[in-house]
Amino acid sequence: MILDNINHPNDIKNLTQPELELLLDELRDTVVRIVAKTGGHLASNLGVVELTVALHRVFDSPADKIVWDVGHQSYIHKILTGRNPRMDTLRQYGGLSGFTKRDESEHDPFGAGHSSTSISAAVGIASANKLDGNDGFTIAVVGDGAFTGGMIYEALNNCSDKDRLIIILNDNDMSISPNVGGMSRYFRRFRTTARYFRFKHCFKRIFGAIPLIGKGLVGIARRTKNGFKRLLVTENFFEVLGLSYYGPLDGNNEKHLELVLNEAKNDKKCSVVHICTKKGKGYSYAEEKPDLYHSVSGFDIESGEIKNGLKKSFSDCFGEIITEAAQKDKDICAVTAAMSGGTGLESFEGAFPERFFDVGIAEAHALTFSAGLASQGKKAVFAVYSTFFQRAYDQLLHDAALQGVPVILALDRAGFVAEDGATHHGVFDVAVINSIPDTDIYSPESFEDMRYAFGKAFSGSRPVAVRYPKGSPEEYDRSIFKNIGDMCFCDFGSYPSVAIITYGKITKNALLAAAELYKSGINTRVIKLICIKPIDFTKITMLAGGTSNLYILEEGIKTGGVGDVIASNLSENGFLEGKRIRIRAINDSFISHGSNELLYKECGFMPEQIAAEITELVKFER
Ligand SMILES: Cc1ncc(C[n+]2csc(CCOP(=O)(O)OP(=O)(O)O)c2C)c(N)n1
Repeated sequence: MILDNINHPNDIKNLTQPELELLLDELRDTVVRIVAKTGGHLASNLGVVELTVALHRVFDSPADKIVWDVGHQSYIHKILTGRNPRMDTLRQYGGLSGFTKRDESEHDPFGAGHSSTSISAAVGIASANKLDGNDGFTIAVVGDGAFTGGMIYEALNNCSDKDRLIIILNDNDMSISPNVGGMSRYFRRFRTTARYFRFKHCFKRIFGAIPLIGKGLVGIARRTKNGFKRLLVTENFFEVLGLSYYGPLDGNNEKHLELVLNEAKNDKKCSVVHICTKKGKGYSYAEEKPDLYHSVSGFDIESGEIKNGLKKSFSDCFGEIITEAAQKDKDICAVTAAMSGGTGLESFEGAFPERFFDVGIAEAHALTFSAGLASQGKKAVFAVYSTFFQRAYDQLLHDAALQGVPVILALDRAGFVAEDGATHHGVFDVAVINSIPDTDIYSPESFEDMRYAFGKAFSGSRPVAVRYPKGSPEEYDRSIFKNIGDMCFCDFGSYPSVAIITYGKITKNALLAAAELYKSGINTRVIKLICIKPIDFTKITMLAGGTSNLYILEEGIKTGGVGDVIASNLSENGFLEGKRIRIRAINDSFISHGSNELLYKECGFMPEQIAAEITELVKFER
């Protein structure tokens, strides 16, 4: 295999044309083989095989810096930059990340996971280069989906005076699902007008007539470049901003890409190279259904069958709840930032298209847009992954809470999300929202709790976040709980000496630990919170009053979390005198990727670890 001899991008620079063709095939096969096993982003990677090869042939990484937006399409880049031998570890604990990561390789100058950051980072890198007298190039690769995110425009507005900065607009007409909005329609015009085809034809004629790619061809392209551009559109958005524009061109044609990238390299201005690629290219199932194969949990290569959990998920349940509620209440609206499928909104979208709003990958806008709806009496539900909600902190604070408008947040993927890793874990939302006055948080861990929480949210008069985990509820007998409104509890033995307070998916581990402790003679009361803000301290003091040890278990960042809030409140009120308290949460660190079980282990969240810690805690009194 050609790939066996590729350890550095320099190794592909001198390949012959037939060798290059082989390499492209091998790269596609490798990505399909790896992702089928490890899960991950498939379609986006298949679309950028030619682009990645062309980038590494034209530029000199790591001296030239390639910044991948989101980083989900960087698998080919990883393979070509010395990480091929470790590709089998992709997304596994201790293995390669599914995104670009700075400490993984010198070829990843900037890490990502969240969308639309690449141009800002690239402008910063290019500016630093200029200050240092470094003549390296900076290249941002950004999809048309990511182009719906506001930071892109803030960055574009800031790069007209930058040279040696190249922006590749990788336009496949898809975000995760088909792309939305005015900018997307604008790009579509480029691809579909007769002018584009004339350009393509013209391009073909020139390349067809000249057998060898060489200096002469580059010269021709340079001389005719302005002519190409004028053929395309009368007024080009990027040119209006003071940037050079190249394209659109076939981004799955490696030869053409090299030619135009060399052109952009010689340009004295910051340039935008607009390429059109086919998402999923080369694997028929992914080509046909790029949305389905955007991110997969593993699949059978022959049949294309994706390994999906068959159990009903929290996202499914949310979809049911909001669709049922909307049938009765015409004010209910659903808002998504390009995540309709992932958040379970597809049935709502089908049933109430006029009340469904996909605003693109624009979480900050989505929140203020929802606040606008809510200010006019609509019940706006913004369904968003916990991690992406982080983008909209000030919008929740300033545009919803401070305005007193009852926006509802459906925060999906709360807690660890396993293989997607540090950029995607939903472990900050509680601490973030805890700092915002007049805003409530519910953290259901069962469908029943979820219905209860949304019932409260729909009838409330201030912002409410309902946060719930990825996947399905843990299986265990919930009838052991005695419910007292926003919280419930159960005892393992009489006169418990320890109260474990917890919430969310990790509740099951608290119960398993309590069962283990009971066997070793330590009686425990487990208190499960459903509403975690505001916390009902009257009930907490009543339920935990008889115990001399308090243990708070939280699948979230410790600082500013529920444990922090409970500890400071109880201590200020003198409740903790003579008691011991321990908070087991994520202690001021980013947690990487891997199975949730391994991540739980790393954080001390496994039942046996909890039981051992509690045994240690109660030692004094025994
Ligand atoms: C802030 C944020 N919101 C949502 C996502 C989820 N997400 C990952 S990739 C993607 C679509 C990106 O589309 P595009 O940039 O066109 O890249 P493509 O996959 O089509 O190549 C989305 C919405 C994210 N990564 N970051």
